[in-house]
Amino acid sequence: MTGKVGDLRSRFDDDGYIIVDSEVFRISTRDLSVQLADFVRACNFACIDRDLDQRYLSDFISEIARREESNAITSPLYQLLPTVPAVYAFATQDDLLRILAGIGVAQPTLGTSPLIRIDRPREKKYQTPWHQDIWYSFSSEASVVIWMPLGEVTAAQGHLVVLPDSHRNGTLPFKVYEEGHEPYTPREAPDESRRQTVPVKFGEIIIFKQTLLHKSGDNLSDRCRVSMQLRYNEMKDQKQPFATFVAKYSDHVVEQQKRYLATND
Ligand SMILES: O=C(O)CCC(=O)C(=O)O
Repeated sequence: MTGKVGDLRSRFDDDGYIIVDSEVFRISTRDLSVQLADFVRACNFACIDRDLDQRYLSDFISEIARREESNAITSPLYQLLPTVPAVYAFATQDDLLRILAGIGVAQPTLGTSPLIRIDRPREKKYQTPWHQDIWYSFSSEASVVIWMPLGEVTAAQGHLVVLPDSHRNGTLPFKVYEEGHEPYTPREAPDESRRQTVPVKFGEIIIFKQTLLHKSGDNLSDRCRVSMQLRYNEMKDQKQPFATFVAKYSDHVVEQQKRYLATND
């Protein structure tokens, strides 16, 4: 982390985001990236080649994606990775919670389950258009998103794109987004000439307000762009307790239950 906590807070309030070096945390994003790759390797999944010895998750996944067909391995990995305990150890470490407290998130809860995005080369379908995360939490405006690369993310892989000052006007009106996977987009199209790409180095995290408009960069490279998103709601001084997501059973479980009932009736 660079600068004092007070500086951090004023930069966060001014810009709507801050970039923090995780190398000073007990668990850095580099540590997490190694732990996740090691975890998957140690599972010995029959579908993953044994010769893949890449240290960092993004390199490991890029190689898996290069060898697979029809996303057969990266799709289930996308579902598996957020359930690995190391993710929760990262998300709940004191070094991180202290920073959250310093920027006004005093009583954080998880706003969604952690997500580990795997943006495959030149894949547009899952790109996120302009949005504010508060549309998906309807929570306190003090709520935040933490985005972090789990390997190098180069300009060709697509840096995160933000609209400066957009966090100053609260929750913006939104409408249904017809063109892609994500459900909503701003009613008024943001002025693209004001967009700013935010390079976040491997080892750093960006924390941004849920009112900051942002969107995905294009992955024009031949490698996967692997990143993790953590969302924290500020629960202090809310009128009543609430959550912004519920867990549901995965396709794997529903499929197995159907199979069980079909053969054990
Ligand atoms: O990583 C990306 O491309 C976009 C992530 C994003 O928009 C979000 O997590 O809210």
